[in-house]
Amino acid sequence: MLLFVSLLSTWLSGAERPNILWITAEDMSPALGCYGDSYASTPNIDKLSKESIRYTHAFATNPVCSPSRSCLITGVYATTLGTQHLRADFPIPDFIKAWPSFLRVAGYYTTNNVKTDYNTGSAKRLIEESWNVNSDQAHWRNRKGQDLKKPFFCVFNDMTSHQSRTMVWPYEKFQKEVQSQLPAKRIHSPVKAPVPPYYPDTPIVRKTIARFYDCVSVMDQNTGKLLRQLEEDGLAEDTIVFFYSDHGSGLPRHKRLTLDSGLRVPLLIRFPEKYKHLAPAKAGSTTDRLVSFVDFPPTVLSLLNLPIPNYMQGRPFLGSKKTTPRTHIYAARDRVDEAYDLTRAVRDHRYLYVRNYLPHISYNQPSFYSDLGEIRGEITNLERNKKLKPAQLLYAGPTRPREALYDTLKDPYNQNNLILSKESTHQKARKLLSMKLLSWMKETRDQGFYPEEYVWEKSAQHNASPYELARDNHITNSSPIKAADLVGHPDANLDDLLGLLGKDDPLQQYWALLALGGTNLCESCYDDLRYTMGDEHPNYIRTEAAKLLAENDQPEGLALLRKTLGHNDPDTVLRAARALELIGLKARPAITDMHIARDQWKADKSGGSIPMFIWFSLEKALARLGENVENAGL
Ligand SMILES: [Ca+2]
Repeated sequence: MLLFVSLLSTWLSGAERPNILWITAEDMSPALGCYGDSYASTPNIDKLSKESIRYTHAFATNPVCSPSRSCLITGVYATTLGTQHLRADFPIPDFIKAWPSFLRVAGYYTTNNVKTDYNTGSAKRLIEESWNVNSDQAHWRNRKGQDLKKPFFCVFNDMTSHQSRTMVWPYEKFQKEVQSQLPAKRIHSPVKAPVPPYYPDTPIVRKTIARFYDCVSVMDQNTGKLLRQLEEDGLAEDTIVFFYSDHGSGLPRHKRLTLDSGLRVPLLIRFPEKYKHLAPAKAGSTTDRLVSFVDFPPTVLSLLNLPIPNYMQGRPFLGSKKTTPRTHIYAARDRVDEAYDLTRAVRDHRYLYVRNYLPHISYNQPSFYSDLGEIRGEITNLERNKKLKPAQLLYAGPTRPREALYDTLKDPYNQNNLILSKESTHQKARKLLSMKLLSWMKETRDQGFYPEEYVWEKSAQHNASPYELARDNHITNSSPIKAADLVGHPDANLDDLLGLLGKDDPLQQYWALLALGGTNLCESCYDDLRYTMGDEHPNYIRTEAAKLLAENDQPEGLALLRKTLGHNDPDTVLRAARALELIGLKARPAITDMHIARDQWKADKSGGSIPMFIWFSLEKALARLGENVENAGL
């Protein structure tokens, strides 16, 4: 009898496995009625929230799409995989699988509709192993034959609240393709738009905020439609539903920043009656448990009682292998398109600690794609005309803090930097969080501190992915992190930085050059830079040295940048193009070279991710020099 019961329970658990439905919204902070946003009009998601557990402390690992999705599909931090830049083509090792493949092997029917954006040269493998169907037709309704008997895992990614719709497309296109789906009475009034203190209160800003919320309302309608389909098909009782977004809103100071506005996301999980024993609390309740995207893959495996591979870095927050809650979440921002950057963050329930490794570069650095949105031009122009208030300058000012500490309870907008506060609780938080962050970067073998060109070179030399290079110590970790600490360091003096240029270590030279970028150079520095620009050094070193010389009106610098534009390696050209863009009017003698390179890379059909960013950068640079460039996005 006992044996029978045991067999029966095995059979039942095999036969009655829940379906999993993932609804992923794009680019959206918790701008939803159920998260207390009274300007939002989101009745479908608000209803879902009443039937779900609502997570108040869910965070993306990266504040932009592709690194974030790279982590979501593997359960490994993008900074560990070497996929932290948007976008990049580094491979990941074969033993790291896209985790939906484990569900597929366990008998699930899996679909993705339709964005992947896994951000790796191994994307094709990840897609093939993950999905029975990956297309805009992918749907549980399109199962046939034997697949109808299988439980499903279906992902629907809704583009409606993506930055393209909320701020980049021409307004008329947004009206035609998005706003027209709302009845007139649901269209948001700019007059009533809530303007957070970090934005100037202008008609363009209000219009963009209203537009963003219109997109969210249409996304809500789409979500409602999917949930109704589940009901109509009699599947709601068999399906656990996740609703979340892939990072913060696609508006200035949200997406791309490792502040709460870029990292905090909504997360609702609905457990039907049949599976309520798997829920951490009653339907309609909230939890403040800290959860990160890196936890999502092991959590679904744990819910379905499937093994969790050792290489996954997250902590399951549901199911048979649920762990104690994490105490901190971690996040990273690196190059996005043509905008180089390196920012890391750690957050507990209360404090957010942010480390900007390039503090002399504005949060609002030029970006071709984002600058297509008129709200960006508005903020940039007001900053240039000195019309912004202090609260708006954290984002739009020319520099940003090297370190920042925010008390998110008292300061939900992360505006009051407590890093110099004498209060002991603040000092303790700073010490603990900065230590936590450093340990995390070391333990997870953060790849962000190596120039991409360096990683490609090592990858070819050892025939290994960045993940393997770091694991096998072909690249080490603490040395570039230490070197990067020099940028903006109050004790880093010019002589020490120049001394590092003479070291036979490209990583020390690289970070010393970036550190010199934030200082006032003197004539006596130029010889050291000329030495570093010599052709015995790697191109990324030579380009960074040339940029500093060009900025300081030394003609050899500009000459080398012009020459480098003609290189055939896209990463090398992108670095030179961005250098020319950032030196602004001083790039004028390079106009002809810039046109040639822009035309060449715009016509490139090699399929890599970098060529587009080269012409993005060169078009912006040329337009700033007064050249007539079509689609310059200014
Ligand atoms: Ca996104």
